[in-house]
Amino acid sequence: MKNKILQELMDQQGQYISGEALAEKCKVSRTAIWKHINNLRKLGYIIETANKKGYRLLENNSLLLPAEIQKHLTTKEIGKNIIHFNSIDSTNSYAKGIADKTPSGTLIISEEQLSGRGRLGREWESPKGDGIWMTLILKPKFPPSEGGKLTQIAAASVWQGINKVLGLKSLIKWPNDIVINGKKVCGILTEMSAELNQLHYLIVGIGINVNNEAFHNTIADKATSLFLEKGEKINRRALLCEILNAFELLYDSFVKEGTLKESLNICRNNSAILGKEVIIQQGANQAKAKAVDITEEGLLEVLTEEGKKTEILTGEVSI
Ligand code: BT5
Repeated sequence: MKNKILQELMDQQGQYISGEALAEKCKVSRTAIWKHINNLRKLGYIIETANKKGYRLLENNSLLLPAEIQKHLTTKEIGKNIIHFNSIDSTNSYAKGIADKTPSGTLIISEEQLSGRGRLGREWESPKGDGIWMTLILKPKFPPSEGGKLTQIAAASVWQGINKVLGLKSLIKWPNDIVINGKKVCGILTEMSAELNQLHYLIVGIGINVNNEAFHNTIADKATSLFLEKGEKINRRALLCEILNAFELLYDSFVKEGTLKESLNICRNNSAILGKEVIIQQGANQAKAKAVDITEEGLLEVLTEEGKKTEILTGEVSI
């Protein structure tokens, strides 16, 4: 019911609708309307009331509310179902808990994360209202071996969003970072649930520092935000919608054609590491190599110091 009322309010495009008209359209009492309006307000929607005129919904640019995002999406699957939190431990952890009973394309988004996670249980700093902290639940009919490729699709769509909305050229640092001026502005964490030959679901977590003005001491020298790089505050909603729209196009072509081609083009042409000497850390092992290419499988091809070409599945790459 609350969604029906929200839809009716949105259809008025900022004009008032009387309580009576709303009650009639939604086939509930005026008292019920009043209760649902109060619940919507608690979720962050700004709804004005005026004597004799009724209710009207104002735009809320400060929160990433589902209805505001969906107005600007051109997608068929991605973001058709959005769950928004003011605060949560981790959008990836929450997504895992509901993935089995949620449609593919569901987006979890939170204004802050209290225990945001990076790879290998590392912390991800996610302060309130400053960033885009989100997770997509996807259920493609792939074997589990394909799962890691989603990180490249996510990286390519974030790159496109930043490029289109801000006109900033970021670089993609394989496997899961977006950097600007050598500092990390976005990290991606892809997780999955699968049996040997059957993928149940994929969880693609994306964290983007958008309007952060500063970072914790421990990461201050290696993290940056779009605000710090661009020198002006960024509309998070516009950026988010652009990324989701781009994601669906890249994801769709991957699902339908089975190739990563378009995403790889973006990842290769805007790579922070290809053609460079890098240090690769895998567990306790560290090795120098030259980053040569990203393969069709989304792996990093390197030339070792011994002159051998080899492919890397994952790891920590530094320049
Ligand atoms: C990542 O891990 O880069 C993946 C980050 C994924 C975060 C998203 S937010 C939404 C979703 N829900 C979650 O709980 N997570 C996902 P990794 O490559 O392991 O990098 C982690 C390292 O980045 C940390 O050890 C810090 O050094 C650094 N770091 C932490 N917070 C950062 C931030 N906000 N910006 C830049 N660097 C950060």
